Amino acid sequence: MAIVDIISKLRASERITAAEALELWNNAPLWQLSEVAVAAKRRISGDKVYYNRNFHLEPTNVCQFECKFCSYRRSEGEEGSWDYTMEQVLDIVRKRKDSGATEIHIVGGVHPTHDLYYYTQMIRRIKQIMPQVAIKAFTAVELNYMISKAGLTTVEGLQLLKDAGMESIPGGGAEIFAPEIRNEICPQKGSAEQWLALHRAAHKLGIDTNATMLYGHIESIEHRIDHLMRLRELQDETGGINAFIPLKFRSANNSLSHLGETSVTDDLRTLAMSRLILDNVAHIKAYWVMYGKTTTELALAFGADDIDGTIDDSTKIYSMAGADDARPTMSVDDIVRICSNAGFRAVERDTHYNEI
Ligand code: V47
Ligand code: SF4
Repeated sequence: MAIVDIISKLRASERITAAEALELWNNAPLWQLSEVAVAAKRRISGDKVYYNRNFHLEPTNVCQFECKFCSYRRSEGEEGSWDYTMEQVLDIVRKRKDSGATEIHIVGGVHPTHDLYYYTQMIRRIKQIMPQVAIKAFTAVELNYMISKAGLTTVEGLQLLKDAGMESIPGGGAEIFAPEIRNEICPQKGSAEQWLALHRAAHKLGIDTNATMLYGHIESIEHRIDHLMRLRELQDETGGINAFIPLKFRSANNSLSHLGETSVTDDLRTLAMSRLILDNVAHIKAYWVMYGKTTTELALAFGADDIDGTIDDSTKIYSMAGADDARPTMSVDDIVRICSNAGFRAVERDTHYNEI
């Protein structure tokens, strides 16, 4: 189909096929993707761009997997590794108790000995310190590992975590679903089907989740489209995905450093195409820690309607992989300014996208 006809379909809010997506991705001018993606965003969230007050908790970077793109993981005892005690974790929370944060995002390495019961206890003790805070915790990969190690079914494991206070699951671990890429960049992580099954089970238990895609390494545009199509299918089935976050591969200090990084125009096309393909996912997040603040402003002209949160210098995943901001922190004033510079209105949300 000609580009002009695909654009007409999008203007009429019709769903596009994988072949149509490929045609647009490869050949549509950037300005046109911007226009249709922002129109699609405006149909969902008008002139709003969402943010929240959050911080990250990364209890350990000790990980027994060795994903090739990862700059963050260390082996036990290796220089640069950390593995906080429960008290150290709780101290981090105590220090931010009065910060106004409404969400704590907890992720870390796939640790060989910390188990499901350790993490349910961690969530319970955090909630004693900050009872109102929403816990968004653990990638599907960490969850699959801790739940199967405990000898439980996915539903049983998720139910225990939910009972402890886990309200939501972040989008990590999805990487690229196609097996030929997944087996190359993160062979230990489990299959796409396992990632999708964990999210499907969470949705059925009323735990909402995010979804991500790690792009800009050895995958092709066809792989990115396949990834987005699989997410669209899951969302048709369950409706449980809150937000999609395209994650740009950052190349410092990992085994794929030789690949370099994608261009800003590739980032913007990827955002716009995500908005257009995922017609059933309400929110597309431009994760400012990964893009840097300048590109985040631009991202809002390509269909993103969320820029994550204040973060408050609490994540190391991206700074260790070469992101511009070594100590990622953004004030609410910065967020409001970025949104209004791009012609939108910043709106504070909670984890479930209720406006505050
Ligand atoms: O799965 C690791 C990615 C993810 C690199 O749900 C890298 O709101 C780029 O999922 N370059 C974990 N990416 C982080 C994550 C996330 C981030 C922000 C918001 C949310 C959310 C989720 O980080 C991993 C992997 O895809 N990652 N190393 C790297 N060198
Ligand atoms: Fe471990 Fe996650 Fe890094 Fe993979 S991306 S090596 S699972 S910390």
